[in-house]
Amino acid sequence: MRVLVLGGDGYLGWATAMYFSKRGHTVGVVDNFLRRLMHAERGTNSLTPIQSLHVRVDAWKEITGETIEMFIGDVQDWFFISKVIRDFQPDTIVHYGEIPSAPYSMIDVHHAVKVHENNVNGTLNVLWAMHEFAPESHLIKLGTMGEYGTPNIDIPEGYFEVEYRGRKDTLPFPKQPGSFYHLTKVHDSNNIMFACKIWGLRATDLNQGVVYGIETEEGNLDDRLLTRFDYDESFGTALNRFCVQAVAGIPLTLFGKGRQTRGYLNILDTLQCVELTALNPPAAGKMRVFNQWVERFSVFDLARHVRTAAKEVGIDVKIAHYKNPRVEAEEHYYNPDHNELYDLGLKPHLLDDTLVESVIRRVIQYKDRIIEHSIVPRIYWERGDTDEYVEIYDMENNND
Ligand code: NAD
Ligand code: USQ
Repeated sequence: MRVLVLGGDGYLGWATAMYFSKRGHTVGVVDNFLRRLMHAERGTNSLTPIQSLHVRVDAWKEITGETIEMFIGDVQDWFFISKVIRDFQPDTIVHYGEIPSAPYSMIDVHHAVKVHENNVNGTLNVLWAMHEFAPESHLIKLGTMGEYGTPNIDIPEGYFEVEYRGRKDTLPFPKQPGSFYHLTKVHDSNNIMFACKIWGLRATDLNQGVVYGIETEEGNLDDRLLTRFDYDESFGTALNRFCVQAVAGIPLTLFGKGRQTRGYLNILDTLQCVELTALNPPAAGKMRVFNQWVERFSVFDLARHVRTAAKEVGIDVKIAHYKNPRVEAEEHYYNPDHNELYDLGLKPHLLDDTLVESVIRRVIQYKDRIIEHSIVPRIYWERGDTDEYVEIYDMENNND
C-alpha cells in the first residue's frame, strides 16, 4: 500500500510513518515543521531529544534499509499539496497535519484564527486534491472525541437514528466541542462528509481520545528514531503532563474538581487503529466514523494511576487542585461507544500494564530536559478569570 502521512514529523505522524514502513508499505511524509516552530514561540520543547526529520529518515534507512520519502511544505499551500498527492498517488492518506492544541487555540484571536485557517483550509485542500488527482484513495482523518463534548446521553460512533414528529432518519450526532481547536475538527468532519457525498470520495474520521506514551517498537530501535513527547501547557496532554510533573517533583496540575472524564489510549493503539482502518477501507461515497479510545478515566483517576505507578519507582507524588482554566463540565455523564475498531481486531494496551515501564522510566531518562516554567496553566478560556487558586490535595487523608 502507498501511505502518505500528513504531519509526519509530529508525535503520532512520525511513529505512524515508521510503523507502516516496517510493515512493507511505501511511505511518504509531509510536514512544514509548524509544531517545532510553535514550541519556539512558547519557549517549550519535547522532553525526548528529537532529531530533525532529515536525520530521522536517514537513521531509518541505515537501521532498516527502508526509505521514507519526505515532502517539506504546507498543506495549506494548494500548489504544494496537490502536486504531492498527484505525484505520490497514495492508496491511503493519514491526515495528522493540523494544530492539535485546545489551549493554543484559546490564547487570543490571532491563535484562534491561525488554528482555524491551518486546520480547516488544509483539509479542504486535501479533499480537493483527492477529488482531482487521487479519487480512489482513502482519507484517514484524525478527528477527536472532543467534537462531541459531554452530552448527558450515550455517544454513538458518528451517526444515530432519530425519530422526530413521527419520522425517522440516521443523522450525524450533534457536536458540542469545548475549544476553538475542537471546533476546527467539527468543521473538518462536515467538509469531509460533504466531499464524500458529492464526489464519491472515501474517508474515515477517527474520533480519537487523548493519547499517552512514548515508546513504540520502531522508536525503540535507536534513540534517533524517538518520537516527540510534550508536557507543556499548550501541547502536553493530561497523562503525559502528569508523568513529567511526577518525575519533576511538581504537584500534579489537576483542573477543577477533576471529574472531567475522557477516553484515553496508548500511542501503540493509535498505530494499531490507523493500520486496521487502512486495511479495511470504506466504500466510495461514505465517511465512516470510528471512536478511537480504549479506557475511560476522570482526570482524578489519572492522577491516582500516576501516583501509584510513580511509587513503584520510589517517587512520592502530590496532587494540586487548580482553578480550572477551561470552561468545561467538571462532573458529567460520559458513555461513548467504541466498538468498530474492536470489531476490526484491536488488541488494546492498558494503562496499568504500560505506565511504569514504557512511560515513567523514559521520563526519568530525560528528566534533565524538563522546562518547569511551561507546566503551570496560564491560558484561560475566559479573559480576566486568571486569579490563581491552588490547593494541594492530601491523598492520604481523603479517599474522594
Ligand atoms: P503534532 O503537532 O505532534 O503533529 C502534527 C504535525 O503536523 C506536526 O509535525 C506539524 O508540524 C504538522 N503540521 C501542522 N500543520 C501543518 C500544515 N499546515 N502543513 C504541514 N504540516 C503541518 O500532533 P499529534 O499529537 O501528533 O496529533 C496529530 C493529529 O491527531 C492532530 O490532528 C490532532 O488533532 C489529532 N489528535 C491528537 C491527539 C493526541 O492526544 N495527541 C488526540 C486526538 C487527536
Ligand atoms: N487537564 C487537567 N490538568 C492538566 C491538563 C488537562 O486537569 O494539566 C484536564 C483538562 O481540563 C481536560 C482533560 O484533562 O478536562 C483533558 O485535557 P488534555 O489537555 O489532555 O486534552 P485536550 O485538551 O482535550 O486535547 C487532547 C489533544 C487533542 C485531542 C484531544 C482528544 O491535545 O489534540 O483532540 O486530547 S479529546 O480530549 O478526546 O478531545
